[in-house]
Amino acid sequence: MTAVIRELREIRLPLVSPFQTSFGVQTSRRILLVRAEVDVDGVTTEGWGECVAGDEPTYSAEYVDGAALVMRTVLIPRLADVVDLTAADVATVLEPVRGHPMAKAALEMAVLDAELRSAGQSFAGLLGVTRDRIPSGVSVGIHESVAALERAVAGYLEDGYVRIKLKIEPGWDLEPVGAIRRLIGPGVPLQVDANTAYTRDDTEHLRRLDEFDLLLIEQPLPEDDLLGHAALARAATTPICLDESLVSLTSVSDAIEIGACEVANIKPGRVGGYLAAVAIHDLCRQRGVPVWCGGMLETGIGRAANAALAALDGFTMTGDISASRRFYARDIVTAPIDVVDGHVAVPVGPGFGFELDLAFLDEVTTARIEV
Ligand code: SMG
Ligand code: MG
Repeated sequence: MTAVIRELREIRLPLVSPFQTSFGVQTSRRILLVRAEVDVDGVTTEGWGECVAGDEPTYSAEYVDGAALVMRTVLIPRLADVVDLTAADVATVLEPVRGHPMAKAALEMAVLDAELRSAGQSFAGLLGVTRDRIPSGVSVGIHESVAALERAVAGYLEDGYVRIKLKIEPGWDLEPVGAIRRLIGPGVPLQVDANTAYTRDDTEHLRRLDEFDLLLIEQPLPEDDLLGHAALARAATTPICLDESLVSLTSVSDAIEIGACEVANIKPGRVGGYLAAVAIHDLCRQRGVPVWCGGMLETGIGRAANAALAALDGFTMTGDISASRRFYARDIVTAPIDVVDGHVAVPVGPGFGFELDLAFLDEVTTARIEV
């Protein structure tokens, strides 16, 4: 069996409403997709991967144009040199290239999807998960007013989401979080995400979030400030969760060891792929650190993959895997991810378990490179 990367495709999808975080506001997404093919005894099967890099390097250093360039000029040529390439080889082959985890993850994902489809196996089957659905949480952006935020959260609760995450930043924290806790009552799980917007000087201020009975505070400090997170974890009663800081197995292990990571947000794109994400899950489970699956505004491709990953036993907390329509009026897959009774079904079809809506995919394609 051998796998090859055949195509890079860029699509553009408008968001149903603006999504504002501490690093900016998004109204649409450019999304880079990868198509791979595997050949087994003369039978060709294709698979797709989704790159979670954003339009601009604001969440992390990666961004769509950079990811496309590094794939085309550096990563894909290295993969093309390998005889009998399999998904399990991709990370090792690309390891000498520094950084670019989201680009690497998308390539591995496309190969893995093709490989699994060719074998008639699902990703959930490969992982050996037993859950057939996972609880669904929603991430709610910064709004222009507390009243607007309250309306948005009320709508999401009506949609059935079982956990709310609020984006916060200096000037948008205690007041909106307090208002939402009052709105939803003590029983609904609530957490916040600062996307690195605070500094160590904000420790006393962040401790005031303790009164709102939050599940966790996600990535309050800069991604390289592990000691700051450890100090904050000692000062606050609300558990500290890391997102941006966790870029590899070693970084996760170290963060746990120094007390900087009481909960881990696992995002396959941020750590270089789904296989690395599984290894990080295993490590966290061993160390007794609860994990949940983050989201990067994925289409039905990444959303399906995340739903299977999040069915692993160590994912004991609700993740940011919402319905496709939370972000997109129309998804590029034929069966958009849906939330039923507050849960998302674990896909059981071959590969990552999605089927592309090829006509719509072509409609939203803005660039295409055959490799
Ligand atoms: O996909 O539901 C989603 C988005 C969840 O808030 C979310 N993601 O830092 O966790 C995070 C953000 C990053 C997204 S902006 C690129
Ligand atoms: Mg986050």
